[in-house]
Amino acid sequence: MKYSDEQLRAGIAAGDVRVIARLITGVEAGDAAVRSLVASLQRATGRAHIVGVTGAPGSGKSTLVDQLALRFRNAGERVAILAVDPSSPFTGGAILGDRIRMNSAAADASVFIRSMATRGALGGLSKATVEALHILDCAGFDRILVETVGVGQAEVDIVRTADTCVVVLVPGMGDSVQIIKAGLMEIADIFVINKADRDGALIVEKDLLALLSLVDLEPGAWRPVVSRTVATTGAGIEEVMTASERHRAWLEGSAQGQARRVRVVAQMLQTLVGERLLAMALQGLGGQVDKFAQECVARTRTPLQAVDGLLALVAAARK
Ligand SMILES: Nc1nc2c(ncn2[C@@H]2O[C@H](COP(=O)(O)OP(=O)(O)O)[C@@H](O)[C@H]2O)c(=O)[nH]1
Ligand SMILES: [Mg+2]
Repeated sequence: MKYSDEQLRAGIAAGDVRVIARLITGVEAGDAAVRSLVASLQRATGRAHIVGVTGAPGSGKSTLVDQLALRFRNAGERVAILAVDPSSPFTGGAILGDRIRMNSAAADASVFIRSMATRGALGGLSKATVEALHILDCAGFDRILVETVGVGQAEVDIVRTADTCVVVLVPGMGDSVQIIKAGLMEIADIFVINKADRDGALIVEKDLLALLSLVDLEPGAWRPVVSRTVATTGAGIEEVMTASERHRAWLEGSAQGQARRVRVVAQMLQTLVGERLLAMALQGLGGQVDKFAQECVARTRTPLQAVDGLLALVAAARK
């Protein structure tokens, strides 16, 4: 069925999962009409708390998110899960077991699960994700959990835009050097050492605490929390929830927290402006980028000359 704009707006306001799903599909496909509708949506009151969860494939992110979602829901919240990770499809373990299946009209609308492709059109990833988060926020969810694979810059960028960033580590995988290299020290508000039923969890924790003790924190700054969990049994999940509530309170109730929110939004705006400018600039340039790239490979042009050449074409095209 085709929805009118009015029906879509009313559906979002009512938290209708079919409308939410349809709009997310639209932004994922880059549908211009949907995108402008989404841009005009306003959240009536309050705002969702967005918790980003990142970590290597297999570290237990989906299991953890599932546990968190279930508990937040049982606390009476409306919860959405956005999984930006099709390589590990969301099976909805505990949630399924609890007989709430998302994405179907008959489902309990209090938990909504949706996965999004990690690779879209040029620059499409962060834009579509930001739009999807806005849709979920306007649909009145209290808590939005975003799972991404923390291996690429794009995924780290998504988690960076969350209010609270959870980085999942497991024994025997991420040693401290990897944590630093991946830039995770800067983004993590909560470190979860999952699979704490395995050997080595205490070593990871000790390493991590040693690393964290080297970071100079300004007065009032957030001190990252380190929790050990066994996501498959739910052990330690309460602690993660408590830490995320504390972090939310810090964001909302302190000058440093407010400054951090402004910083995060400013970064996101820069990324989005960058994506849009790039798309605008390259529009109509056709195969020019490839042509310049070939010349760089053939060494008849340096990359910086190629950039100057492309920018000259962009400027000429705008006259
Ligand atoms: N032993 C153990 N296995 C876990 C734990 N958490 C998750 N797993 C298992 O690890 C595998 C990967 O989990 P998944 O949540 O899909 O990881 P993701 O790729 O990070 O989303 C699954 O087989 C889980 O059952 C844990 O705390 N302990
Ligand atoms: Mg997963």
